[in-house]
Amino acid sequence: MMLIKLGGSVITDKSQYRTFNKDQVSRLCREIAESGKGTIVVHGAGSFGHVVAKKYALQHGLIDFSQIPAIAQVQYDVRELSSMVVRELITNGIPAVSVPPGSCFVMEDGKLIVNDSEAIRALAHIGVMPVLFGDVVMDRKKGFGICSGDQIMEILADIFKPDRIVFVSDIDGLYTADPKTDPDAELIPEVTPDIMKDISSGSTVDDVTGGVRGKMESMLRMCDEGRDCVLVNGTVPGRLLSLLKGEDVPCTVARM
Ligand code: IP8
Repeated sequence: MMLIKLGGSVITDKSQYRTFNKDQVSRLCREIAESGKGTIVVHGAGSFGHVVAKKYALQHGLIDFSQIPAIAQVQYDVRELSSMVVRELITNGIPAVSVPPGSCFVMEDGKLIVNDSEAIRALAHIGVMPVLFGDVVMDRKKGFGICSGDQIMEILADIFKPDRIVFVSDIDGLYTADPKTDPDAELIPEVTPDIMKDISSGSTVDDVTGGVRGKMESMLRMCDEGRDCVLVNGTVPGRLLSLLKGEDVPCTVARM
Protein backbone atom coordinates (compact mmCIF):
# COMPACT_ATOMS: atom_id res chain seq x y z
CA MET A 1 0.00 0.00 0.00
CA MET A 2 1.12 3.55 -0.82
CA LEU A 3 0.68 6.65 1.30
CA ILE A 4 0.78 9.76 -0.88
CA LYS A 5 0.71 13.41 0.12
CA LEU A 6 -0.35 15.84 -2.57
CA GLY A 7 1.37 19.03 -1.45
CA GLY A 8 -0.41 22.36 -1.29
CA SER A 9 2.03 23.79 -3.84
CA VAL A 10 0.82 21.26 -6.42
CA ILE A 11 -2.92 21.29 -5.81
CA THR A 12 -3.24 25.08 -5.37
CA ASP A 13 -1.52 28.26 -6.45
CA LYS A 14 0.04 29.16 -3.09
CA SER A 15 0.37 32.84 -3.96
CA GLN A 16 -3.35 33.33 -4.76
CA TYR A 17 -5.96 32.84 -2.03
CA ARG A 18 -8.22 29.84 -2.78
CA THR A 19 -6.91 28.96 -6.25
CA PHE A 20 -7.40 25.28 -7.04
CA ASN A 21 -5.18 23.68 -9.72
CA LYS A 22 -8.01 21.52 -11.05
CA ASP A 23 -6.29 20.18 -14.19
CA GLN A 24 -3.14 19.24 -12.32
CA VAL A 25 -5.07 17.51 -9.52
CA SER A 26 -7.17 15.66 -12.08
CA ARG A 27 -4.03 14.43 -13.87
CA LEU A 28 -2.38 13.33 -10.60
CA CYS A 29 -5.52 11.44 -9.56
CA ARG A 30 -5.49 9.74 -12.98
CA GLU A 31 -1.83 8.76 -12.46
CA ILE A 32 -2.66 7.31 -9.03
CA ALA A 33 -5.60 5.38 -10.51
CA GLU A 34 -3.51 4.12 -13.45
CA SER A 35 -0.77 2.84 -11.15
CA GLY A 36 -3.27 0.29 -9.81
CA LYS A 37 -1.69 0.50 -6.34
CA GLY A 38 -3.81 0.63 -3.19
CA THR A 39 -3.33 4.19 -2.00
CA ILE A 40 -4.30 6.60 0.75
CA VAL A 41 -4.10 10.29 -0.13
CA VAL A 42 -3.39 13.17 2.25
CA HIS A 43 -3.29 16.69 0.93
CA GLY A 44 -1.89 20.02 2.01
CA ALA A 45 -3.87 23.22 2.48
CA GLY A 46 -2.02 25.48 0.05
CA SER A 47 -3.66 28.87 -0.46
CA PHE A 48 -6.91 27.55 1.06
CA GLY A 49 -5.19 27.35 4.45
CA HIS A 50 -1.91 29.19 4.77
CA VAL A 51 -3.00 32.68 3.66
CA VAL A 52 -5.63 33.23 6.37
CA ALA A 53 -3.79 31.06 8.96
CA LYS A 54 -0.72 33.28 8.61
CA LYS A 55 -2.70 36.53 8.68
CA TYR A 56 -4.30 35.55 12.02
CA ALA A 57 -1.26 33.68 13.40
CA LEU A 58 -3.36 30.55 13.91
CA GLN A 59 -0.24 28.39 14.21
CA HIS A 60 0.43 30.00 17.64
CA GLY A 61 -2.92 28.99 19.11
CA LEU A 62 -5.35 31.28 20.91
CA ILE A 63 -3.83 34.73 21.39
CA ASP A 64 -6.97 36.87 21.15
CA PHE A 65 -10.58 36.47 20.10
CA SER A 66 -10.10 38.26 16.76
CA GLN A 67 -8.74 34.89 15.58
CA ILE A 68 -12.02 33.04 16.09
CA PRO A 69 -13.71 33.92 12.76
CA ALA A 70 -10.46 32.91 11.02
CA ILE A 71 -10.68 29.39 12.53
CA ALA A 72 -14.10 28.97 10.93
CA GLN A 73 -12.93 30.47 7.64
CA VAL A 74 -9.85 28.21 7.33
CA GLN A 75 -11.83 25.10 8.30
CA TYR A 76 -14.45 26.01 5.71
CA ASP A 77 -11.84 26.71 3.01
CA VAL A 78 -9.82 23.50 3.51
CA ARG A 79 -13.03 21.43 3.52
CA GLU A 80 -13.98 22.96 0.20
CA LEU A 81 -10.50 22.17 -1.13
CA SER A 82 -10.79 18.60 0.11
CA SER A 83 -14.18 18.20 -1.60
CA MET A 84 -12.58 19.29 -4.87
CA VAL A 85 -9.70 16.81 -4.46
CA VAL A 86 -12.15 14.02 -3.63
CA ARG A 87 -14.28 14.92 -6.66
CA GLU A 88 -11.22 14.42 -8.91
CA LEU A 89 -10.45 11.07 -7.26
CA ILE A 90 -14.04 9.87 -7.73
CA THR A 91 -14.08 11.11 -11.35
CA ASN A 92 -10.99 8.99 -11.95
CA GLY A 93 -12.63 5.88 -10.53
CA ILE A 94 -11.29 5.98 -6.98
CA PRO A 95 -14.02 5.85 -4.30
CA ALA A 96 -12.83 8.41 -1.77
CA VAL A 97 -14.27 10.32 1.19
CA SER A 98 -12.94 13.40 2.90
CA VAL A 99 -12.17 12.93 6.62
CA PRO A 100 -11.58 16.34 8.27
CA PRO A 101 -8.88 16.02 10.98
CA GLY A 102 -10.33 19.02 12.89
CA SER A 103 -13.53 17.01 13.43
CA CYS A 104 -11.94 13.78 14.67
CA PHE A 105 -8.51 14.53 16.22
CA VAL A 106 -7.13 16.86 18.89
CA MET A 107 -3.64 18.13 19.60
CA GLU A 108 -1.68 18.57 22.80
CA ASP A 109 0.74 21.50 22.55
CA GLY A 110 1.06 20.99 18.79
CA LYS A 111 1.36 17.20 18.94
CA LEU A 112 -1.41 15.33 17.18
CA ILE A 113 -3.33 12.89 19.42
CA VAL A 114 -5.32 10.15 17.70
CA ASN A 115 -7.44 8.19 20.17
CA ASP A 116 -9.72 6.58 17.67
CA SER A 117 -8.81 5.64 14.10
CA GLU A 118 -11.51 2.96 13.74
CA ALA A 119 -13.57 4.80 11.11
CA ILE A 120 -10.50 5.54 8.97
CA ARG A 121 -9.33 1.90 9.14
CA ALA A 122 -12.85 0.63 8.38
CA LEU A 123 -13.13 2.84 5.29
CA ALA A 124 -9.80 1.61 3.93
CA HIS A 125 -10.75 -1.97 4.81
CA ILE A 126 -13.81 -1.92 2.54
CA GLY A 127 -11.93 -0.19 -0.28
CA VAL A 128 -12.94 3.44 0.25
CA MET A 129 -9.99 5.82 0.34
CA PRO A 130 -10.05 8.11 3.41
CA VAL A 131 -8.66 11.50 2.36
CA LEU A 132 -7.20 13.59 5.18
CA PHE A 133 -5.63 17.04 5.00
CA GLY A 134 -3.93 19.90 6.83
CA ASP A 135 -6.53 21.56 9.08
CA VAL A 136 -7.20 23.71 12.14
CA VAL A 137 -7.39 21.25 15.05
CA MET A 138 -8.36 21.94 18.67
CA ASP A 139 -5.40 21.87 21.06
CA ARG A 140 -5.68 20.94 24.77
CA LYS A 141 -3.01 23.47 25.76
CA LYS A 142 -3.16 26.21 23.10
CA GLY A 143 -6.91 26.24 22.37
CA PHE A 144 -6.35 25.36 18.74
CA GLY A 145 -3.48 24.99 16.31
CA ILE A 146 -2.53 24.10 12.78
CA CYS A 147 -2.14 20.43 12.04
CA SER A 148 -0.17 19.94 8.83
CA GLY A 149 -0.74 17.23 6.28
CA ASP A 150 2.79 16.04 7.14
CA GLN A 151 1.73 15.36 10.77
CA ILE A 152 -1.24 13.42 9.41
CA MET A 153 1.14 11.42 7.18
CA GLU A 154 3.15 10.35 10.24
CA ILE A 155 -0.02 9.16 12.00
CA LEU A 156 -1.29 7.28 8.92
CA ALA A 157 2.13 5.70 8.36
CA ASP A 158 1.87 4.32 11.89
CA ILE A 159 -1.67 3.01 11.37
CA PHE A 160 -1.34 1.55 7.86
CA LYS A 161 2.38 0.63 7.65
CA PRO A 162 2.56 1.49 3.92
CA ASP A 163 5.24 -0.08 1.69
CA ARG A 164 6.11 3.33 0.31
CA ILE A 165 5.52 6.95 1.27
CA VAL A 166 5.48 9.61 -1.42
CA PHE A 167 5.41 13.39 -1.03
CA VAL A 168 4.31 15.10 -4.23
CA SER A 169 5.65 18.64 -4.49
CA ASP A 170 6.43 21.29 -7.13
CA ILE A 171 10.19 20.68 -7.07
CA ASP A 172 12.22 17.65 -8.19
CA GLY A 173 13.36 16.93 -4.64
CA LEU A 174 15.59 18.42 -1.97
CA TYR A 175 18.27 20.80 -3.24
CA THR A 176 21.49 22.12 -1.72
CA ALA A 177 19.82 25.59 -1.84
CA ASP A 178 16.49 27.01 -3.05
CA PRO A 179 16.36 26.11 -6.79
CA LYS A 180 13.85 28.90 -7.45
CA THR A 181 16.33 31.60 -6.46
CA ASP A 182 19.78 29.97 -6.66
CA PRO A 183 20.96 28.71 -10.10
CA ASP A 184 23.77 26.69 -8.45
CA ALA A 185 21.34 24.63 -6.38
CA GLU A 186 21.87 20.89 -6.92
CA LEU A 187 19.36 18.07 -6.48
CA ILE A 188 20.24 15.70 -3.63
CA PRO A 189 19.17 12.18 -4.71
CA GLU A 190 19.39 10.63 -1.25
CA VAL A 191 19.01 12.21 2.17
CA THR A 192 20.14 10.79 5.50
CA PRO A 193 20.06 12.48 8.93
CA ASP A 194 23.77 13.36 8.45
CA ILE A 195 23.21 15.09 5.12
CA MET A 196 20.32 17.10 6.62
CA LYS A 197 22.70 18.91 8.99
CA ASP A 198 24.34 20.77 6.06
CA ILE A 199 21.19 21.84 4.25
CA SER A 200 19.71 25.32 4.38
CA SER A 201 15.98 25.65 5.11
CA GLY A 202 14.85 27.34 1.92
CA SER A 203 11.16 27.95 1.30
CA THR A 204 9.87 30.40 -1.28
CA VAL A 205 6.32 30.88 -0.09
CA ASP A 206 4.53 31.89 3.08
CA ASP A 207 3.89 28.67 4.90
CA VAL A 208 2.84 28.37 8.55
CA THR A 209 3.97 24.76 8.84
CA GLY A 210 7.61 24.93 7.70
CA GLY A 211 9.23 24.53 4.29
CA VAL A 212 11.14 21.74 2.55
CA ARG A 213 13.48 21.17 5.48
CA GLY A 214 10.60 20.48 7.88
CA LYS A 215 9.15 18.10 5.32
CA MET A 216 12.46 16.21 4.98
CA GLU A 217 12.75 15.90 8.75
CA SER A 218 9.29 14.40 8.96
CA MET A 219 10.13 12.12 6.00
CA LEU A 220 13.20 10.85 7.84
CA ARG A 221 11.04 10.10 10.90
CA MET A 222 8.75 7.97 8.69
CA CYS A 223 11.54 5.90 7.17
CA ASP A 224 11.55 2.37 8.40
CA GLU A 225 13.57 -0.71 7.65
CA GLY A 226 12.84 -1.46 4.00
CA ARG A 227 10.60 1.59 3.60
CA ASP A 228 11.68 4.72 1.72
CA CYS A 229 10.08 8.11 1.76
CA VAL A 230 10.28 9.87 -1.59
CA LEU A 231 9.88 13.53 -2.58
CA VAL A 232 8.87 13.85 -6.24
CA ASN A 233 7.76 16.60 -8.61
CA GLY A 234 4.05 16.33 -9.40
CA THR A 235 4.00 19.24 -11.82
CA VAL A 236 5.79 17.11 -14.45
CA PRO A 237 3.17 14.98 -16.24
CA GLY A 238 3.73 11.25 -15.83
CA ARG A 239 6.43 11.51 -13.18
CA LEU A 240 4.31 10.30 -10.26
CA LEU A 241 3.01 7.40 -12.34
CA SER A 242 6.57 6.41 -13.38
CA LEU A 243 7.68 6.50 -9.74
CA LEU A 244 4.71 4.39 -8.64
CA LYS A 245 5.51 1.87 -11.39
CA GLY A 246 9.03 1.55 -9.98
CA GLU A 247 10.82 3.44 -12.76
CA ASP A 248 13.82 5.70 -12.14
CA VAL A 249 12.81 9.37 -11.97
CA PRO A 250 14.48 12.51 -10.59
CA CYS A 251 13.52 12.65 -6.89
CA THR A 252 14.96 12.68 -3.38
CA VAL A 253 14.76 9.50 -1.33
CA ALA A 254 14.97 9.80 2.47
CA ARG A 255 16.77 6.88 4.16
CA MET A 256 17.77 6.24 7.75
O1 IP8 B 1 -0.35 22.49 3.91
C1 IP8 B 1 -1.46 23.23 6.74
O2 IP8 B 1 -1.21 21.95 6.20
P1 IP8 B 1 -0.01 21.74 5.16
C2 IP8 B 1 -2.88 23.35 7.25
O3 IP8 B 1 0.06 20.26 4.95
C3 IP8 B 1 -3.40 24.75 7.34
O4 IP8 B 1 1.23 22.27 5.81
C4 IP8 B 1 -4.80 24.87 7.76
C5 IP8 B 1 -2.72 25.83 7.09
